[in-house]
Amino acid sequence: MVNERTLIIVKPDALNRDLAGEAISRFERKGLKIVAMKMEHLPVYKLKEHYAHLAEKAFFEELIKYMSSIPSILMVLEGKEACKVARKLIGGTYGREAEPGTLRGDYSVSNQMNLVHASETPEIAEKEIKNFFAEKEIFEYNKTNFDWIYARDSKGEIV
Ligand code: IDP
Ligand code: MG
Repeated sequence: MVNERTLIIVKPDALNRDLAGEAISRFERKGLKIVAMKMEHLPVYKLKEHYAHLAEKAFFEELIKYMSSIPSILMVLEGKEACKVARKLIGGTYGREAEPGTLRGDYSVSNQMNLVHASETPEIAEKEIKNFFAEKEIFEYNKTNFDWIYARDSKGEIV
């Protein structure tokens, strides 16, 4: 199965710091397939839903203000273990602690302004994608380089 999906948000600080292309490019070059992409000034009610698990945190209001300050770029990416792969590419939550080589590790020094969101698990991804995308905004298409991105083992499984 290579059709696991993850939601990526290229956050307002990435746009403001001219890092949107860098972020998108890293996911793309890794081999994740872009199946949806749009720019949206995220409304507060959608962000409150997206970050509902953090509603009790002291930083919640500031987080919502930051995320609703200017537009973001949203993507749905597809791939084998897409959530795990994308989380590894973005790095840990806090910029100063995130591993160098990751997006946050290379470009963020903040606990809040950490450039990119990526879904934690496939179950969470499904809910997050529904919050921001209509199914008709998500594309199904064949990429001609598929056989150079994944191999197959002797049983025909994608490896
Ligand atoms: P994640 O984005 O790495 O999954 P979460 O714990 O789910 O991290 O937090 C969501 C977002 O909330 C973070 O990406 C960051 O922007 C913000 N955030 C998390 N912890 C803090 C904090 O201690 N202070 C300020 N903002 C925070
Ligand atoms: Mg999270």
